[in-house]
Amino acid sequence: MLVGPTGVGKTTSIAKLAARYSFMMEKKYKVGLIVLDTYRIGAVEQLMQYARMMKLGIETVVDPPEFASALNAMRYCDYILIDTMGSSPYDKEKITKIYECLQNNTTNMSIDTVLVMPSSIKYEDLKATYDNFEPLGIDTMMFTKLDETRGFGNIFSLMYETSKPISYFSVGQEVPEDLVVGSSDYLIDCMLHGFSKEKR
Ligand SMILES: Nc1nc2c(ncn2[C@@H]2O[C@H](COP(=O)(O)OP(=O)(O)O)[C@@H](O)[C@H]2O)c(=O)[nH]1
Ligand SMILES: [Mg+2]
Repeated sequence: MLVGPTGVGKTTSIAKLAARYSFMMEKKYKVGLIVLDTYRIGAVEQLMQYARMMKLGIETVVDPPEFASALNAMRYCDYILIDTMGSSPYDKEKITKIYECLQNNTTNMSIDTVLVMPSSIKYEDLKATYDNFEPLGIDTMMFTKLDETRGFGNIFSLMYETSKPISYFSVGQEVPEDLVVGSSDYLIDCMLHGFSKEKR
């Protein structure tokens, strides 16, 4: 499940991950998509297009109690990718809705929560975002928009402060290619030699 502020690249990243697992790896996994649209803002449209293109099943959850049935409907999948509507890190109510969905997970599936944040914001804002989403139980962090900054100390500092691993980096807008699996080598390379989509 990808959570995080609005406009950071969650939906784009879900599409990249869906492509990665369903046809870019040696083994082709069955991938399903779920969108939490608990504010009925039509968040589903953007992902629906990707789902159509990649021929993937998609479920929308409007009320938190529907979450378990959406998960059960995707039981045949190897990977279920869950998109959430963005919320300002200070909008406690929207974060609570996501929390309620997690609470309504009566299945035996455990959800991996990935906090998605842009690398182009300063450390203080990253930390405030982290603190506000932390009640959801953050398993890993994902940083997006590495192509939009030239400094990576903020990412390093947050990782050091929180001891949470980084699962992925998003390095551009192109779906599916602009996704890099998180590694300390890649981050250190960016810090020492500057950003590059490929590791030198
Ligand atoms: N430059 C750049 N733009 C990105 C990246 N990831 C996403 N975007 C763009 O950011 C905008 C918002 O992305 P979206 O996935 O809708 O964000 P969401 O609100 O978190 O779901 C879109 O225009 C994306 O193309 C990235 O790594 N680099
Ligand atoms: Mg979105």
